Amino acid sequence: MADTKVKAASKASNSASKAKTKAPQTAEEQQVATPPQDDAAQPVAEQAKQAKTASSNGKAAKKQRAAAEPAFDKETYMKWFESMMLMRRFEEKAGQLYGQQKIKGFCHLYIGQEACVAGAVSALEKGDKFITAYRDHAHPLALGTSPNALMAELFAKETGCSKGKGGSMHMFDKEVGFVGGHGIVGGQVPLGAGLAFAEKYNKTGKLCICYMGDGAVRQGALHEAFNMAMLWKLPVIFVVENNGYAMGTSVQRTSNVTDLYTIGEAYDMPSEPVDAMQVEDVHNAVARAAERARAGEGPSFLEFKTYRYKGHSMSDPAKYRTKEEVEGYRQRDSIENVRAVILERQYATEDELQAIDDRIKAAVAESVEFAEKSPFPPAEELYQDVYVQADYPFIRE
Ligand SMILES: Cc1ncc(C[n+]2csc(CCOP(=O)(O)OP(=O)(O)O)c2C)c(N)n1
Ligand SMILES: [Mg+2]
Repeated sequence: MADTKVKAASKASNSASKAKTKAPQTAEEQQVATPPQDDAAQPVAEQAKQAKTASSNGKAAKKQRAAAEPAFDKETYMKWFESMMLMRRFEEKAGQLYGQQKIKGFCHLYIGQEACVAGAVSALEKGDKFITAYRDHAHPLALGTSPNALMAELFAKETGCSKGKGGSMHMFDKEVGFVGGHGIVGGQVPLGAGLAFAEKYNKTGKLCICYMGDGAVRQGALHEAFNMAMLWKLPVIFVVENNGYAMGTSVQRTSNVTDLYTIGEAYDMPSEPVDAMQVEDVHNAVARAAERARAGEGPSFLEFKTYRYKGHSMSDPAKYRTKEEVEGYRQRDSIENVRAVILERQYATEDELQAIDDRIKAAVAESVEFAEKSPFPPAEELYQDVYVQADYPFIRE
């Protein structure tokens, strides 16, 4: 095993709400809505137990943190607060609009997982690449894509960041280093390795952070990508956002190995679990991995132990988990953790935080107006952006 292998002790458990939504329509929605019988039985008790532990672990961790020296400054905490509030308010609004059928197709919300992105953005540099699956609204928001362009994309309007042709699952914004938005589970893993290859080839000093869900680690392509990334020491940070479920199926039902970070060890890849309800922990782990990547030491694999408060997609009634389980995680909410530190250290007052929240809500409201007023793409757009341009591959001069 590599010397740099990190084996942290944290064993934050994972698991998941009740979304009242319309009846399932597509095959994916039906699969979510009707989990196999034993799905409802076995994991629920287990997950509730885990959520309870998670909640008490959270209290202990908070105490410990309060006793520790402040590791991050006011500016960082205020940025985290603002960035995570924007993700949450934007998605709360997207959820409402989906209910009103203003937004159509699929829509997977990130609510609960915000720290996974905020902590990584603060630890990385401009020019680093971000790639993820279809739960992809938060990443570009945190990187600086305007809420207008993201909301317009959700509305399938031509002013959207993917010209209205991608929708919720295919956000894309090259300017901020966000390389999608991918609907094929695990498909972005080899793409992430490829992006890192390009950075290395072009000697940019930049890296790629490649997010995936716990369901994606069972894809064969992950193992091929891990092997090549290690062999070529590519500057890539692989992240599994272990939110406990792939659609309605718990990790416990699909994997003998539930500490997913250990999968990286088979490749001698420095791998560690991270309590991703704590944005500080996310930042620190990503910063360590980035340092290795920029030093030419190659990839890392981080297991972000996190949780989605909402169902898999907007059509998921989430019957496979209990209210208690969801509540256990809400008690450890990453935004509330940051708010508590800000107030405790008097970085801002309640009123000042409320003013930030009001400003964010106004920006989100404006994005809805922008999206509503924007036109749909013209029919000719169907034939645009179908093939890449002739000078592919892009990494050559
Ligand atoms: C190759 C492939 N198989 C199946 C699906 C259907 N599908 C969509 S999302 C999903 C679950 C993935 O869960 P996970 O990777 O844990 O991500 P999360 O939704 O929890 O963020 C599945 C099976 C797909 N999109 N692609
Ligand atoms: Mg998952």
